[in-house]
Amino acid sequence: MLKNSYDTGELRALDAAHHLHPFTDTKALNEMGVRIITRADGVYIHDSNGKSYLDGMAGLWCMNVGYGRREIVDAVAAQMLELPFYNTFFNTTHPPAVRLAAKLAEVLPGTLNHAFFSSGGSDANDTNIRLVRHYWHSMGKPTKKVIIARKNAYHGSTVGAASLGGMTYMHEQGDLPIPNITHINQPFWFREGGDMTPEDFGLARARELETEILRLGADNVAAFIGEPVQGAGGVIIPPATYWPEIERICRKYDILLIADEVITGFGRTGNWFGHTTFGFSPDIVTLAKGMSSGYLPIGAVVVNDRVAEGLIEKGGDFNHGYTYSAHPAAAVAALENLRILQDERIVERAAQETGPYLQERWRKLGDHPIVGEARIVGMMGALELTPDKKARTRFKAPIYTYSLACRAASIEAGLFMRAVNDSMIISPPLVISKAEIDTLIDRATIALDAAYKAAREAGEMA
Ligand code: PXG
Repeated sequence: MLKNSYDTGELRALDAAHHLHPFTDTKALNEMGVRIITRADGVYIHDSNGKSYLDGMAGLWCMNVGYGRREIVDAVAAQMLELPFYNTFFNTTHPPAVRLAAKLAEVLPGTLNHAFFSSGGSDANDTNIRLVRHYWHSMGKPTKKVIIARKNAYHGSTVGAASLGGMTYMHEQGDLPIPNITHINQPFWFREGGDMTPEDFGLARARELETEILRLGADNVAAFIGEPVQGAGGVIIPPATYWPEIERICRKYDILLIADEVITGFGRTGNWFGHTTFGFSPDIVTLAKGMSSGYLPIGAVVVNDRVAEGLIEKGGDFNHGYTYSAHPAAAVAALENLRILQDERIVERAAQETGPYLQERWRKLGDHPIVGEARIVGMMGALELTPDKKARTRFKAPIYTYSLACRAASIEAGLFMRAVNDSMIISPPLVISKAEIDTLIDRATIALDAAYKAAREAGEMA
């Protein structure tokens, strides 16, 4: 194939004329000209002008096994010839659905043994809203309806999932949240911890859950949902005290605990699942992204034996489902992805070999003058940009001024990093090598230097 066989100008014009992008100011994008990614291999993506970038975001937090896995493509092609689609309604199943449900039960800890399939994370979280309310209704507690979530959480973009999320700029569009969802504060020590130690702050933020349960009345609360590590919110790694305390409070008041593992699942935090890393046992997990490494869209809600027993023994019909629940081709992509993760010991190697190397090099970026905190768990990390490391202050310029400058310089240097508020975030494919980590760090350093230069020229820093 020719290295650059695409007409960038033509594709840009057609995109501007016909394509509405997600989370995008389309007018601004069209003026700037969209970037067109045409192919990818390993940890690299390539654009229509022939420029290559190290993909520091694993696509969109999903490409765990790396690009260009022929095994997945071959498995999907074979499945599509055999049975490209059939549904799982009306007393029917198919082999990929069965095998994937069983495989998820095998790789998930504890009694998380029962899967309900979706096409992604948002619709899986919508399933959660209906499933937990249906569960409590079936258990004779129909008043248990409220789901407590957190500010600055991201659980997806459908009406239900965006309501669970704590992004106010999303709530402002479309009259969200829907009723019976409330939000408590997040465990974001760097920006909100004040003078507290991270440990005390973690406990204090967890105890806001208890305050909220008491305010609502435990008889009215169905569940608490949280990402083990907030991803889209800026890789917010909670203090070690946070999750065990959340779990204790959920148990005390008989509130179901939902871990949204859409980003943290399948090796991202150094274990197969984020809740293992943070030492708690959810009743329900939400899965997507790394479940198929993004090769095809698929997600799931997996519930433990206790919840399943209530649903199965007492629930009767669950009046809910998607045409593409357990789509056979997507299920096979997930199965082959999980086989690769297991056979190549990708999660274990990332946890023991490449992860520690990335963590060491990432934390050293904390010495850079513009970085106030370099935090990382497993292979997801953030750099907090600040003009004053000690006081952890904000810049005078609006949020995003220097992070977007940093992001632009990063892309110019050949690294895809994301900017979230004033932090830079990475979540590379789990197969990234040590040499590729060196490249990532070199390019991130160039980007930080550019942001620092911009901040100094603006008189924000010495
Ligand atoms: N839960 C979590 C924790 C997520 O990160 C979803 C649910 C929704 O999944 P779907 O497959 O419906 O997108 C996500 C998705 C970002 C960004 O800006 C993050 C996501 C999606 C889009 C953008 O970091 N995460």
